[in-house]
Amino acid sequence: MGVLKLNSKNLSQISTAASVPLEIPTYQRGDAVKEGIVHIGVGGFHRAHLAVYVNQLMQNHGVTDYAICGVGLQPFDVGMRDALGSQDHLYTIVERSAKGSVAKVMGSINSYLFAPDNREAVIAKLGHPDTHIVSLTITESGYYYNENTHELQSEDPDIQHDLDPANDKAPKTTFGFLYHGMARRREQGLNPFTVMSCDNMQGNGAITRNMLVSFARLRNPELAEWINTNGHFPNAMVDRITPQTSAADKVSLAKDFNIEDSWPIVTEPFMQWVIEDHFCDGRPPFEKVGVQIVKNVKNVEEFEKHKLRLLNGSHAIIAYGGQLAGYKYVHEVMENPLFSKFVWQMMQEEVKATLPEIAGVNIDEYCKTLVERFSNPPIMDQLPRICSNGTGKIPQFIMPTIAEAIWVTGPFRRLCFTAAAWFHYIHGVDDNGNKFEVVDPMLEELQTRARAGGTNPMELLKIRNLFGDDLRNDKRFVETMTTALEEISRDGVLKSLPKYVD
Ligand code: CS2
Repeated sequence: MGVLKLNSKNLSQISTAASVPLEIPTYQRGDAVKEGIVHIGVGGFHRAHLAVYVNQLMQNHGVTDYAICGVGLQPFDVGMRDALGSQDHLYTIVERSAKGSVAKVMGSINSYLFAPDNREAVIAKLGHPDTHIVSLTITESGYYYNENTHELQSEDPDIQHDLDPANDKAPKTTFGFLYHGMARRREQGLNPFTVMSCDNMQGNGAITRNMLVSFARLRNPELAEWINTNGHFPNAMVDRITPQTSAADKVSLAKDFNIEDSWPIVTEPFMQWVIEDHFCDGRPPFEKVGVQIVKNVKNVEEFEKHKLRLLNGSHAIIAYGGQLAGYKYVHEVMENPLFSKFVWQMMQEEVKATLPEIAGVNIDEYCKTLVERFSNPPIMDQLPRICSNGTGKIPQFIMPTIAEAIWVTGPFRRLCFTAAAWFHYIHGVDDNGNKFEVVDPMLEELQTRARAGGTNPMELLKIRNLFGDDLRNDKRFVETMTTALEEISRDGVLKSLPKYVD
């Protein structure tokens, strides 16, 4: 049997031809189901996370009202439109670990709208009575959130564009679309949809509410009040390490499972989602598929803190330190005992003390699981993926931990070393003099400041949007950062690490 192109017609043949068990959707799709979820920002993470939970609900629990309509707002989403469009929106997910690979075909994405093709179709979909939840994975920069003032970056040209009534038919940003979608619902006497952020940000639901209501206030204060009073924006902690799909992943899918898929996903077996039970227009029974639904917002905040500070914080040193040391993949970095010890000691001796206790969660076990997950070689998690967009990461995953450590709990020098590794990474040259690409929405400003500052971190720390004022005024912090930057610039990361490892 040759390789079969993934599509509805070939599905059963794909399943019977597989030499190892392969799960395929056996539920109805297309017009037979309702699309209760509209998801903006269909990338690898969404397809490895929310879409997997929804697939399980449809496959094993008879859910038919919450299929997903994917939406792409950005020009680069054209690739996803074409890939999914060519295969009836089916795709394969391969879970890899040392134990082997398990492949499953997902059918929960039922259709896809590419906004540049037809913006009205997206607004109409948001306003449709069958839409109950609008979920988001739009990355930190998609929120136009000022970390320092906690306000909407209303002066941003894209936000300005969407605020101009002349552009009502052609919004660009998520908030432009959500605003018009909400307006349609109100006109029809419907409830607002729940806006469910699945982005990796502390307080993602609260930020989403704040940004959307702020946007709406600048257009129509009355609608803003309606959204604020009636809308629900659950906070959530989301977790699954999902590398970018590589050409080799497609080749091995064809070889191992006889499937030709334009854009499969390779990920780890682990997945977790803790979400606040706060939905204004109904929700599927997520708890049936292992989602932790919690009543108390404080609990979600605690879970988020654990995850962002331990997982994403550790990822930061692995990625920036590892890239500077010349590595390509996360597991390779973890194979170097200097790095794996550093990661462990940073978690245990610096981060842990800043974390709240959560009933039923053993932080040491959580840290051990993280080390195993980081060391999972078959997923081939690329450092550049994690390095990208550091302005959305370091200020969230490292700086608040430093602030708490320095003023409340104790040691913080490894955290500073991590931040310093990012500052040095901005130059785009590794410790052996090889150049690499730096991807960041603030690239120009960062590089100008990094060059002007040299081993003095102050130039970068002066970016108030990212770093605020408090840390910059703390002498111990600035001294520790300066030492780390000097060491990395002079000796490179690998030679500096022994000073930070006991
Ligand atoms: C990574 C995350 O890009 C990053 O910063 O740390 O994408 C990470 O893989 C996920 O948060 C895991 O849930």
